[in-house]
Amino acid sequence: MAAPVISAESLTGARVSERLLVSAKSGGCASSSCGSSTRPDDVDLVTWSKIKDHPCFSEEAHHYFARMHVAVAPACNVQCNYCNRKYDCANESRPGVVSEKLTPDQAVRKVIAVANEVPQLSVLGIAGPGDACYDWKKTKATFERVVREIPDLRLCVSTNGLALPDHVDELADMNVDHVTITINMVDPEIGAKIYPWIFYGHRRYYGIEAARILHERQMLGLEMLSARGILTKINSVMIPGVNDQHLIEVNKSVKQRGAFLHNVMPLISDPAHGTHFGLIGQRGPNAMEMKALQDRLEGGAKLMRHCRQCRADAVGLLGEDRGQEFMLGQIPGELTYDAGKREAYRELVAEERRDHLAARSEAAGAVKTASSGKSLLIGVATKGGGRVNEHFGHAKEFQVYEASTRGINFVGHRTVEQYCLGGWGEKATLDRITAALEGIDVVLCVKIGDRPKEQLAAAGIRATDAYGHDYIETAIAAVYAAEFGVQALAATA
Ligand code: CLF
Ligand code: SF4
Repeated sequence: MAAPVISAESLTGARVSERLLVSAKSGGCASSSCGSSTRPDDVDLVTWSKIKDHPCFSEEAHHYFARMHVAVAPACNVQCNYCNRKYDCANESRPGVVSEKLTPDQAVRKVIAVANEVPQLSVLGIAGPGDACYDWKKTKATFERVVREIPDLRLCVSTNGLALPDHVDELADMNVDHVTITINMVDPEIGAKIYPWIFYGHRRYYGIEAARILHERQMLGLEMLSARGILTKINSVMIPGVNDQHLIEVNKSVKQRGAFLHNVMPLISDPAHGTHFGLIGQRGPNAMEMKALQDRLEGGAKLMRHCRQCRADAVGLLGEDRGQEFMLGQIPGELTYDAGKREAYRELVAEERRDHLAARSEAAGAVKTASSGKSLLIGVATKGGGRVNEHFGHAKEFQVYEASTRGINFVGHRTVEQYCLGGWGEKATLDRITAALEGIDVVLCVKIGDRPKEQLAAAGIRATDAYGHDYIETAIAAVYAAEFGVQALAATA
């Protein structure tokens, strides 16, 4: 198989790699491997045990842990105007290339192959390409077979919610403790603009009647999950002029019913996709519109801001997709699960994240103390591990943080084309990257050439490689100090 073994260096830096070797040789358990010493103050112990290694349910965990999706559930019982079933389900994925659909047995083989090669793997999700609860037999069979092979893998389901109430008890019995429901409205009149029809109880419903049934089933499913202590995330697709203002109401409703997280995602719409919204020219929101809505939602249901709208066959850390390395044709017919790499990696992460959390807290405190109402938006080139550790020219996304009176907070990401290919980059690519970074004040990376640095500066974006391999928050606190003339923190590289 072509899949490279992930090196600890690529993720976190050489210093931590040495620790991994020591840890693996000693076979010992890091003092904080249970995760208790890294628990944030605002999360109780039971919840923390569920989210500490889930890259979507914990922003902090997404620096260290990976998810994979298996595309076993192609059938769907709802028609969304942003989907035409030729592409992955837009509930949890980016419209793009059609997935390789798998049977449950093929899915088990793929999960073992990924677990043997990707030590960060912690979660198996089923997110389509149709609906995981409507195509229930395949979802259930896949989960049952996978947990027999890899019992510690967390199970995660994404659904439009229509069939969800029928399966909540089975989800609880299978220890599925993370469920995502896509809820785009709580008002059927708005719902009718998003869903032309649903298929429910052996018949098809249209318009407002369809949206009303869908709404009632979504609310019922959410309440049932909350009553059983299953963590729920609500995904909402932001559709300007259709439901953008209404999502404030959605946020309130789902919070009342116990939702753990609310994830507002931008509509992805393109005439080439052939969807209804694509064909009528319905636009999606731009990055600043997204941020403005998310800022208005602060104080309601807790927001997820690090979603990457990944495909129904995505594999890897959230900012990367290694799915193409694990196509069925590349996976051996017979495979045995080897727990070694995942176990060693977990030991490494337990120690690293304890250091990182201490650094985060110190950096956030320094910014809060120093802040005089000024804020900075900072784009960070990183390949994981919570550090500034990617070259500007190699970055395919920049993680965006805001430093302000509220401390240092992850507020989103900007996807870009890779600038440097084979040692040099195209001017047109640099123009598009510069446009994608609109509104960002400072870019942090491990290395940047003069040409991109000058072009960014001309657009009002200051780029620096002075904080390479530092923790992201420590670097941001130092930049904040330099910008506003306050005392900097010590580096953590
Ligand atoms: Fe997959 Fe979704 Fe589970 Fe995560 S994705 S089923 S909760 S394991 Fe995550 Fe991807 Fe965003 Fe989904 S980044 S689209 S929120
Ligand atoms: Fe498409 Fe998913 Fe909507 Fe079904 S629920 S129509 S697969 S976006």
